[in-house]
Amino acid sequence: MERSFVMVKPDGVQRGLVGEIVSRLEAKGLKLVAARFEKLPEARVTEQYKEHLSKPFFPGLKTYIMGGPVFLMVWEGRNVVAIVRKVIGATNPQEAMPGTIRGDFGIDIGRNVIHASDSVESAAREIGIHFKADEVCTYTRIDESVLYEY
Ligand code: IDP
Ligand code: MG
Repeated sequence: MERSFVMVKPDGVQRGLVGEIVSRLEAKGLKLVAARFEKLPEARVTEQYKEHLSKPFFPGLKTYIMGGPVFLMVWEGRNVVAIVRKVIGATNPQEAMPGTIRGDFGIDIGRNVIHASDSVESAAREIGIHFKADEVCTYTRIDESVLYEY
């Protein structure tokens, strides 16, 4: 089953959106398989966002992500990576559709509440940055037999 790495960013934590975000992903039918609440060290922030190292917004992004605790999660489900990207919405909250997390809860691109992996490959990489293999749980959710058609 596919997995995605999802993180409520410091602004989402400060604004009390952790529960709302977990609720939306749970209600969609996705399965929470790992979670941790912590302040990220610089090395893991740099590793997480290494594709953006040379971008002009990188220093501000690093300060933002290290500015407070974040809620790290791994979610599992059929096609979960693409589904979560749709649920969170466009990177810029002003362009994100209403009904998406960024569309409903954010305004500035540099304060967009949530991160989610953009491909199956980056999901595997990002999960590996933040979680050990034995921190990701394997279990069956009781509704799986009705959630999926096959
Ligand atoms: P994504 O989070 O939707 O995958 P990316 O392009 O990978 O978007 O950018 C990573 C993060 O960097 C964004 O979520 C946002 O926090 C920040 N970011 C991206 N572009 C800008 C910008 O132009 N100004 C400020 N922050 C930005
Ligand atoms: Mg990205």
